[in-house]
Amino acid sequence: MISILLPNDQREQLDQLYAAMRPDSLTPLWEVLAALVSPTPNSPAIAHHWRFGDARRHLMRAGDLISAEQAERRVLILENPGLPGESAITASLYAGLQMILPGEVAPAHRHTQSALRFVMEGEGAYTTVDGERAVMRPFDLVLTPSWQWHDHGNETAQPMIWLDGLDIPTVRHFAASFAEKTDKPVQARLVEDDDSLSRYGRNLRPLRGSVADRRPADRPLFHYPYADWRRSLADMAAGMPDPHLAHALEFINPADGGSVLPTIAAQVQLVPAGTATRPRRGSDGAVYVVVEGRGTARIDDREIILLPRDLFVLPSWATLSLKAETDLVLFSYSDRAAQERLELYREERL
Ligand code: 1HN
Repeated sequence: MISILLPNDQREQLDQLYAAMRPDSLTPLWEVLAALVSPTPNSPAIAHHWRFGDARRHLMRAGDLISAEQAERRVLILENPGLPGESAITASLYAGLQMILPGEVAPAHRHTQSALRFVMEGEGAYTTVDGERAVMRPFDLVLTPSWQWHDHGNETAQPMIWLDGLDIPTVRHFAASFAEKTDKPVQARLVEDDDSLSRYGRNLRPLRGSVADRRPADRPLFHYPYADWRRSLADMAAGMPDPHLAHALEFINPADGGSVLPTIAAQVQLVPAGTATRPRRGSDGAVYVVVEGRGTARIDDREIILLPRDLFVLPSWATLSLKAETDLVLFSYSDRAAQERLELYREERL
């Protein structure tokens, strides 16, 4: 709506004009301009919080009712209450909790959507990405870049649950979804398990052009183990915290020092016991997982009590401050990577 009040007869004639142009698929910009180009972000997503135990109970029941093979992926979508039916946790991102039971296989497929997995429970199940298995432990980060074949399997005796983060709404926005399946549900193992982690995970790479250099040059690494990132975070926590972020580390692509995926950035944070971060907001929407500790997240005027393995979503331009009762360790992913590439990203430290 235009904000100025128009004389009645002008309004009436304009409404007649709109009705007359509708069959010609034309519509006036001046009625919608202020909503289209808002002075600050106007996210349809709202802050929301999920207890892992609640989601887990429903996931276990789903495990009784449908197999991973039948479902293709047995996942409960974390649906933002402000985006019902959209399979979205923020305007641009998707989140889901996936469970794979002992002996099950989630068959191989590939798609243009980029994905990350963050392990919530279980140990020893695997994801195979383009012929290489990553064996997953709690709080490991595993990537499935765009168009790489991936299947999951669980040869352990325990259920395995992880958080899936994908750029589904982003890809939908561009109408650029492509996907393929094969008749072979489990990919052949082309190399040793976690081959790329040993080759590229320590600031080394096979000489270019050698037969060992099999991962894509621009995206060689796809497994970021908990043991490694937690040690770096502990070392960093010996120093001075940033007032707004406490101790924060971004996962990077070693090929270029940039984000782990073109659309998604991922990070971990440690807020020391008894401290709080100063309020901060960014134009990215983010999904958080509590890895360890207890505290509270204040999002605008809401307060969320945080317990281990809780999940919450921070919408674009909502103000976050974190308070730690005990050392609070958080994992999060956001669309900052896409926004930076599109020259959209802004943040404000309050
Ligand atoms: C997908 O490929 C996986 O591979 C999980 O585990 C969730 C949600 C939407 C589209 C593709 C997976 C997904 C997905």
